[in-house]
Amino acid sequence: MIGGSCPGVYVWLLCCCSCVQPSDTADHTGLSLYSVSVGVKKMVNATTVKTKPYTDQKPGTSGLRKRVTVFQQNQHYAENFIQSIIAVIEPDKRAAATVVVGGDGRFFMKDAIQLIVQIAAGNGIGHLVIGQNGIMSTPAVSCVIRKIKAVGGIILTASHNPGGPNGDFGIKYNIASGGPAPEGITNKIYDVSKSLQEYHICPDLKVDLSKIGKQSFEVNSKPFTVEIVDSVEAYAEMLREIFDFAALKELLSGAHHINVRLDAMHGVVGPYVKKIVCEELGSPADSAVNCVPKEDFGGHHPDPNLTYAADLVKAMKGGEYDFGAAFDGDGDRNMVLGKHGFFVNPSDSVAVIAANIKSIPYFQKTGVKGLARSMPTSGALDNVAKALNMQLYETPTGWKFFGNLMDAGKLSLCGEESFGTGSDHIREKDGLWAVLAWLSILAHRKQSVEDIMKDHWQKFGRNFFTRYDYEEVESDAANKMIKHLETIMFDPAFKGKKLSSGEKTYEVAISDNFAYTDPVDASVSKNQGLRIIFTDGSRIIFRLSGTGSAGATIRLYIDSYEKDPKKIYQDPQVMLAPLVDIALKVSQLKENTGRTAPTVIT
Ligand code: G16
Repeated sequence: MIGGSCPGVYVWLLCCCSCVQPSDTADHTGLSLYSVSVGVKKMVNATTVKTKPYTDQKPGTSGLRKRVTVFQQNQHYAENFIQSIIAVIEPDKRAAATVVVGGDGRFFMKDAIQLIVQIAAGNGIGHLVIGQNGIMSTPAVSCVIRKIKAVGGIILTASHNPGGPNGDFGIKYNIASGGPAPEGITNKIYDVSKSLQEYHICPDLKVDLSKIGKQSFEVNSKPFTVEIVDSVEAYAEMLREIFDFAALKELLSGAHHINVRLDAMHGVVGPYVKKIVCEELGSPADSAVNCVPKEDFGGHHPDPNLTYAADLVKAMKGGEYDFGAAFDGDGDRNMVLGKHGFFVNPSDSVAVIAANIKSIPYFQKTGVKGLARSMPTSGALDNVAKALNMQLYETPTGWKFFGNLMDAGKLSLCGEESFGTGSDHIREKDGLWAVLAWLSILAHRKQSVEDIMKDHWQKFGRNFFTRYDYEEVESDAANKMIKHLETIMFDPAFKGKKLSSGEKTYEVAISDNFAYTDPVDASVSKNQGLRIIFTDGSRIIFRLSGTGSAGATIRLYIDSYEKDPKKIYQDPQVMLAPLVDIALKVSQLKENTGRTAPTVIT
């Protein structure tokens, strides 16, 4: 029976075009799905379960990230956090609310989704939209939230952290704009979690995540629907509006096509790359590798950097490919490489996109409202902003800080040193978008990645940048090092001090802990990273990562500008060695933590 309903039995057609209308339009999502689903409306009851609060559910840079075992083995741990998230949705808005749910396919994701379904239903949420088999990249969740005007979304990911039974898991809440919840909301979630005494759940409610279409329930006499949607289509539709697909198709499969290699690292982006880059833009099927999402990412770190994407680096060094890219677990990060493995630093990547922004049709339509980077990201973007007379914002680390600027119409393009690049098309960084942005520039300029980068440095000068990560340092040792640094840096005598390594001497101009006042809502975020800024503009920055799951990760960032054309092609590690040496001496990192070398160098 199509186009109608009978008591207890519902049939739906889901479609966004005008030729076929859904039979039940009240909560129609508008997504591009062409499926019919038949379901019997099931009656289920909600119940209240007593629990005890946890004190460690403070969301970090991007959601709550812990070892899988923490979520699995502590009684009600996941349930408590999910209940705390749903608590921030106003009770009187819940029945009409739609919440989007998706994740990166990692171990424990499907269990967590069933819990979200049960707890959402138990709390009176009216409607959930979930990616098929639970799969939905972080940018795609952001896209879908915006497209269907959901109240928010819950993303199951620990991003670039490893997965599997002994790996990491994460739960993140995004708001109606499609962006990560700002601190005001994550603090509320944390407050609720600290005093939670009970949660509401429908323990008998189970959904089939594999079947596209609607599943309908009645919870304590109120309707509750779960809509399983194609994970890729809505996102692909958005990209078609942003980029010139005909030009990209010519670049990837025309008479003079380039060869690309895209490594999905067994994360969520595999199906997106296959559908969009291979099937639609015509890149050969074998140009995309590791495209099947795996619960443990094949045993690897799904982290697109030179250390963890070593296979891609090796493949690129062979010279067979003109362009290479890797993505992280949830598809929001990207790393771009040129022929022979030429590395594009993420801080440079966003600067190049900014300088070539008119290669992307979306920006021709919207104009460029402003540019932004996180504080530790190099100043490469600042140089472009200055030359092109564009407004530049410097925010703390965390994509959520860009959202307010975008919503206020102040920001079009932004990027972070942590392999994140994106624009105001959504409110998350977007790995595949960044790759198509680069391919658009290649199509437009008809030059290699390396030539484009070198031209850029010639024109704007070069910000040499490196980041040292010391992962899983004992928390007490990391805090001791930070305390030590603060004592030195906040001593008034530190300003004006000359610090030397070999023949290089730098004079301290500013030493502080970065604080940010949001230009839109005037909210203040303090303690966002210790900065030593020298009189020549070079910077040493220390901060503790907010995305690790065990111990502490110390990040050391170095940024130094060079405009002498004779020096701009040098090896960043050679150029920055004196500043690294000074940073290690000032912080006494080795003495405080026992670490003699970083885990990862970017
Ligand atoms: C998250 C945030 C990014 C941030 C990154 C690293 O990314 O969205 O804005 O730069 O963490 O943060 P930290 O230096 O605190 O580890 P993702 O990809 O992990 O969600």
